[in-house]
Amino acid sequence: MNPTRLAPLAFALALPILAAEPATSPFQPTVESKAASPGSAPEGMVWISGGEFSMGSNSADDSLCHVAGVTRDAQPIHRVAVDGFWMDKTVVTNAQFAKFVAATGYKTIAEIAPTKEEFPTAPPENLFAGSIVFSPPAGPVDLDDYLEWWRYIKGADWQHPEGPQSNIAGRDNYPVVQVSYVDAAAYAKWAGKRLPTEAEWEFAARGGLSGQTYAWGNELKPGGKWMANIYEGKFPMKDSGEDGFVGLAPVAQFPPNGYGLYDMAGNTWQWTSDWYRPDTYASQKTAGEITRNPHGPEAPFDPDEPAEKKRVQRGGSFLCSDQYCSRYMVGTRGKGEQSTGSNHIGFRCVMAPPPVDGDKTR
Ligand SMILES: [Ca+2]
Repeated sequence: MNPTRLAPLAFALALPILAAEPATSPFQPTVESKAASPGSAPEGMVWISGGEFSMGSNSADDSLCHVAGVTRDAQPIHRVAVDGFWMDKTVVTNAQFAKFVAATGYKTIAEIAPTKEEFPTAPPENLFAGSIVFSPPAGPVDLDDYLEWWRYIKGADWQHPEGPQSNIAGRDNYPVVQVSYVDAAAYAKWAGKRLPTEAEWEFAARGGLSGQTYAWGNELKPGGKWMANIYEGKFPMKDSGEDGFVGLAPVAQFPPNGYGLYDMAGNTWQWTSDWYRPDTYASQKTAGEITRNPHGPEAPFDPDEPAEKKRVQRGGSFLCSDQYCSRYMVGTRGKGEQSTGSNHIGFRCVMAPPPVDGDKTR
């Protein structure tokens, strides 16, 4: 096991108790831009017109590390405006990533053994190529210790997402996983796209709604129907698969949101281009009435792991449940060290139209 690569998996622990809910909702209606798509959408993408929206979460029933009511890093709710962009309807699939690798010979970080220079304190026997795989324990474990269900597996990579004995045969339409932020950004650049900012991601995920708990509304299962691939049963030992899937699902198995985007909750976490800081929203709130096209802080800082360079992840995954990490709630945030992948992290891309003259904000 490589502890250096396992360390970024930590979620925030021992967060303070939330302040009381404000009497009135801090959410204001989403005001969509009337800007039409500047052209036909690229294949597999949908036009997101952009506009103004209220960003963040104050969900009282959110949980993180089985601590109820923790959305501190997604507060305060603040007003943000984003310009229009195209977004992939689904996360990037194995078939799409395979085309990138075939065209470029790209090697993901998980396929390259880390060096002593990169990790001077790691034992030499731990410096092997691999990645992090969800490994459910046989019995109940302490939910404060994520090492109980994550293992650094030699030979785990995007073509062997659960380890060297696994493969992606027959999984062309599954999300590519075991990709770090660095790998995702490399794919995006090759595809002539980029990763979304966190604000673009959330505007798109809300699908025109405002202040709703989920990308589709306020009910987890409207009409008794599952809307995302998350985790049921007893985390982390037994995934009962009530939503139809134990573990990862192919893309687009649930209804799209209001903008025609699939899987903006659950299945895989999605990388965004923003550095992570827990106080990003507080900074934006004080910077002005409306924050336009935010790109996140200038540098990452997670007080729980200050040495790690973390990017914001959004959407939650097939491992998220109300017992441990309900980050499939649309306004909530995740984080991950940028060179680290796992078998529940993927990504989707966006493409912005060419900037108009004088616009240097994009
Ligand atoms: Ca599931």
